[in-house]
Amino acid sequence: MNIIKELEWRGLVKQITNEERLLKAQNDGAAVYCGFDPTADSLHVGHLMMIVTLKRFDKAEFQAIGLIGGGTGMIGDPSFKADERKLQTDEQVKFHATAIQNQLLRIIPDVTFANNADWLGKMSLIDFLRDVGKDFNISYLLNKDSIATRISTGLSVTEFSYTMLQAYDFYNLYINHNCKVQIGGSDQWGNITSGTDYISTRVGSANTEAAGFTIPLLTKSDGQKFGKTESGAVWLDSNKTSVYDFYQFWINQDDNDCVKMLKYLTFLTKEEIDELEVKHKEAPHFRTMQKTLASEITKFVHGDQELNKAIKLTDAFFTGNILNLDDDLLELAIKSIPTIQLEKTTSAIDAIVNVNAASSKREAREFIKAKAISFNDVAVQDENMLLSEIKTIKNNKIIVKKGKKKYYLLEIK
Ligand code: 485
Repeated sequence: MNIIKELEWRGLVKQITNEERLLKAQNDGAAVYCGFDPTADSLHVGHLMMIVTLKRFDKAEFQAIGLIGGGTGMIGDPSFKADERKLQTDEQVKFHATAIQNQLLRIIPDVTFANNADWLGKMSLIDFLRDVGKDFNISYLLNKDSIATRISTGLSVTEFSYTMLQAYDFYNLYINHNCKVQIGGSDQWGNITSGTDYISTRVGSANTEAAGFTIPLLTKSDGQKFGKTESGAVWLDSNKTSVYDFYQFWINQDDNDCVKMLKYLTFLTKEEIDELEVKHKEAPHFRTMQKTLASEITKFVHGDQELNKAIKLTDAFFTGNILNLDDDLLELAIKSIPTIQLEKTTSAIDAIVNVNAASSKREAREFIKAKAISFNDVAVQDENMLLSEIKTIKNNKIIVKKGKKKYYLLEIK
């Protein structure tokens, strides 16, 4: 399989420095790397594009290397960032680096890891200025978009030098690990070409086999930024974004974005995606594309078992059968519903308004009359009943259900 053709039909080619070298690297079974800076204790769905792409290279007979930026994370990449960033402490960087490496290891166990703290941390300033800085012309650096866009707003020498560290990484992996290709998101083009140019200077332009490749940014048809929800970033760590919420994030994608996301983020073939598109057009309300997208990605990130739980939970919310769930799933369900704390002396009608199941007492009364509201699956009949009179579940909790599938959660103080 020709890696460029595979990436092309998926719409994943933004820029390539040199197609011939990329294909030669594939033929030779050379290594490819993608770097991740430890800026948080988890990666998020924005990183997923590159994780999946790295896996694609791995499947296409490259040796995949995940580089953890234990050294570069001490500096901070200025590429297309509006402002200079606050330095992280040594402890923060180490903690984040371990967390991210463990996460990647779980999702793509076949990759080899490297940490640039191992070489950047040992390099002396004099060596850096002699061996790296000497090969970078100031005007060359100032011409990079990723740097130029920051000149007027301010850029320290620290962040200005970042691209040379990333260039040295590529050179180091090229020399010591037969790594011929660096890949990244389109914002990394400047840093990646710093690397290919530096390698070319060091080994001679006639000899270099280094190539760089970037993928496009994932944009949504409604113009909103991909990967952000009202509650913030969608994380790959299930303690930060529950597997249910993660699954729902994909289920809720717009029809217009699904084909693109299936191509970018799953390993389904062109035929399989074409077929899904046809099926979807026949019966859009089944949301076949969203369900496939959500299943494929949740399986890739969290595994089969967690995916099954997310599907069961989704079904339970849809059919209104939460209280019949097994204990661990019920726990998960409870975690997924926004909670409000109330005193046990609160009346049923006040609780209904407080939890936002009704906009006024008058509306709450109508709902009660229509038997449309239940507390732990028992229809509320008396508006003056106190919360203390209701049989709670799971440590003083009451699941409030309105109609067939609208849920709220009360916790009695
Ligand atoms: O040798 C390297 C050292 C560090 C890096 C890459 C190579 C990290 C890189 N400078 C960076 O900042 N990457 C971002 C990150 O770590 O969050 C994102 C990119 C995105 C995609 C993703 O990493 O913004 O385009 O490449 C994997």
